[in-house]
Amino acid sequence: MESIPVDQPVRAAAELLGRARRVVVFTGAGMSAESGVPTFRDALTGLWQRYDAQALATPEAFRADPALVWGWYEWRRHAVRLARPNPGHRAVAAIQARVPGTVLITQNVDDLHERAGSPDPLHLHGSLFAPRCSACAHPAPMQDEPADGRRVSPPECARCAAPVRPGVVWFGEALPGAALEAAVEAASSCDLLVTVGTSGLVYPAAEIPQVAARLGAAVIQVNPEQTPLDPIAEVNLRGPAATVLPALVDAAWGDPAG
Ligand code: BV8
Ligand code: ZN
Repeated sequence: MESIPVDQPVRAAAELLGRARRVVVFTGAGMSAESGVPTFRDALTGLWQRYDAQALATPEAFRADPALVWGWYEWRRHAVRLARPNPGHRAVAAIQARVPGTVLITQNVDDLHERAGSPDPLHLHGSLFAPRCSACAHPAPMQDEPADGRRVSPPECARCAAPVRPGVVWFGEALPGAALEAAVEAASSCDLLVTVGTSGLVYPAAEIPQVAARLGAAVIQVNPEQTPLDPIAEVNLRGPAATVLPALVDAAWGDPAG
């Protein structure tokens, strides 16, 4: 298999990756963009096109119109089930296989990292596959989601009959304590953090790369665009994750992971 042409920044990043001992990989919506999962920046479509994702992803929106918000999450879950991990997801799994103890931290609520072979990513913002009761938090079974985006009344909790909600973290809600603690711990003790496909604007998740840099770790950023993380990155790889990450793994260890 001929190796992927390597430009200077990828070579520099490969140097860092090749000698790293404690690695953190931190991902955002851009990681799944090439799998067809819209990022949070992408305008919403269909029934939700006149809404802003950040406004819909709130307890207030769910209280105001449960069927609209539940329908949105069921539609997103359907889209993710149709999606496939991309070569970028597989390259992340390859890094975890190559560097024991690598911690994967994601803001994404899809399961594409797991489907690419990444063991237990830390989901800071929850998952589309963990519905629970909005009152007693009792886990709820998943239903057959509608293909066409439409309003869907949330099912009732089997225990207290309150509406079931998606197992994600909404704006204004606290992150899962254990995942956040483990993420901060990993960022505080890593010697390399690779941040992929995040705009670095949503807190406290966006603190993670900052913590790593503040405590002396090298930071590699993979993003086709500039972000507030540029200044802390030792190497900025300006390209799409599904191309850049396999090139990075190939340059570091000579076997393209894609
Ligand atoms: C909380 C789950 C308090 C739901 C999500 C400090 C300062 C300012 C504001 C705040 C602050 N602290 C808290 C806040 C408020 C708020 C916040 O950060 N607001 C921002 C917008 C200003 N934070 C919160 O509300 C948090 N909770 O603070 O609670 C509290 C504390 C204790 C007790 C009670 C309460 C909760 C935040 C979590 C919200 N939930 N998701 C759902 O998915 O529906 S956030 C959601 O949006 C995602 O999970 C993700 O985190 C974020 C989107 O960001 P990205 O992933 O970075 O994606 P984005 O679309 O922005 O960018 C994509 C990037 O990829 C781009 O840069 C693009 O260039 C790049 N890209 C595109 N294609 C590719 C690519 N890169 C590589 N390859 C490609 N092919
Ligand atoms: Zn309940």
